[in-house]
Amino acid sequence: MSSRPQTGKTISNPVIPGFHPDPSICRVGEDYYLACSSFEYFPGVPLFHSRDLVHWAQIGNALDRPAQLRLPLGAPSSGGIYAPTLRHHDGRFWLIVTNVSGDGNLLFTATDPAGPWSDPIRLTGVHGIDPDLAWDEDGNCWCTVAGVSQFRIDPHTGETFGPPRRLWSGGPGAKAPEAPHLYRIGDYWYLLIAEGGTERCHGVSIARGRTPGGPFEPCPDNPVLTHRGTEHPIQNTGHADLVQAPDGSWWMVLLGVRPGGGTPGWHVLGRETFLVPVEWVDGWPVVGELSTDLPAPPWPLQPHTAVPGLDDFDFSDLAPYWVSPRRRSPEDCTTKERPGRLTLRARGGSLDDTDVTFVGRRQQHLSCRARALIDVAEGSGGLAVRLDERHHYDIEASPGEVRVRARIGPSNTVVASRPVPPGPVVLRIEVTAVQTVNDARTGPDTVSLGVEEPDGTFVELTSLDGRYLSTEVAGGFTGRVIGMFAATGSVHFDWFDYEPIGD
Ligand code: 6LW
Repeated sequence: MSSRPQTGKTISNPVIPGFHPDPSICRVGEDYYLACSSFEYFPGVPLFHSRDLVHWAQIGNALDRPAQLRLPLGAPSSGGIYAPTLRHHDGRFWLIVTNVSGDGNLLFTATDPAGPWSDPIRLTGVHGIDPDLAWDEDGNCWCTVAGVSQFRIDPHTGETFGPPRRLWSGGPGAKAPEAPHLYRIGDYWYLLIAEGGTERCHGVSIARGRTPGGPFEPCPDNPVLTHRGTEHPIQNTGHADLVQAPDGSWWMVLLGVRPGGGTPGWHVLGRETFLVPVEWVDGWPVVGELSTDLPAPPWPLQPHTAVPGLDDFDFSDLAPYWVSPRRRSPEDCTTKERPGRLTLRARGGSLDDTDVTFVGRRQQHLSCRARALIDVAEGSGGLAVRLDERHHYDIEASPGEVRVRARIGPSNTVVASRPVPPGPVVLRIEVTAVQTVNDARTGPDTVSLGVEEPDGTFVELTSLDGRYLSTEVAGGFTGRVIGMFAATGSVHFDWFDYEPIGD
């Protein structure tokens, strides 16, 4: 494609690996900000900052107070917070999301995207997921939702004016027109949408019109991006947002998945955020080739200091990448009880329940290792790889014993156990992506669970097929989260270490 300067270097895509779907991006001067969906997890809506579109650092979570993220304890996994739109307008940041488990469409504002974000403004008259925000030259604020329809709103009060109007809804026969984003670019208003559903048929299409309400003329080359029906290693590509760099070039962020193993291919990290360049030809965007090894943008790259994989819980506030299903209370999860340690107190539920004391981080690499030093003198708990309540593998320690439990759909089985000496124990989980697909039934990876000897030797209790912790098996919209839990009493974690293996 075209005249874009090439540096000969490549960057690795996804730019934000792990369960970070539905990216929405905006730029203010030299700074880019990006928000993702978070579903049942608290805190919600992770926010990232970058100066080069390639390296992203998490600067917080927009919804980090219970009043902003009201999730009933029974809220299903893959419920909760869907599809943000992040914009900068009139000197502030605006974030709009849907809480499908209760409060509907909600708008938040902040002067600093790292927070604090306001309490929610409820948009009780706006029905539909994936809300977008755009302002026209007359100062009208338009909220466009999946379907696709559009409401005029007062973003300060949440008031809706008049009935919604129906807009262009994608190609004939394509299901799930969603993820609308509306932009004023040159003489046109562009309406970008996803269609085909968030699975293998996902794609991105666009139309343009002279007003924010259309009429819209579809791009003759729709879909402008899809990997449906291909062997491409990045699948399910869609749900995109556009941004212009200071040099005038255009870029798209989108979600995609990396399936592994044989047939049908299982993706285990959830939907991840990818970057791809965009050129404009005859007033339409032409999306460049999306790959895991993308030609680097022409500007100097600005790597952030890598996020340390080791957390020794020396700070009283948990780093922003730690998340918990539905809620986290200072009584059940604290670094203040024993400074330098994370104390988790069981709430009565197990990982099979919607109310459990679990603190985890997204699995962000196809192969990785997680380790933690746990003291179980006052209870029992351990490490788990969690997709949802019905799909998780755990290694649980209690005084004198460790056991591995596999929850797969309706079955919950202790698959291995072993005595251990009294005192703190290092638990370890290793995820190894399959490199060679021996036959069509080969799974995507293996998950090995065990303990570490004082000399660092890994004593594996068992190794399990990772396909059962994939979206193709479990369903839903999330990805794996690896973390610590309390099963009974109180447990204390001295440190937790996560490291990629290989990639
Ligand atoms: C989201 C919809 C989608 O609201 O999946 O991929 C839904 N796109 O736009 C959940 O993320």
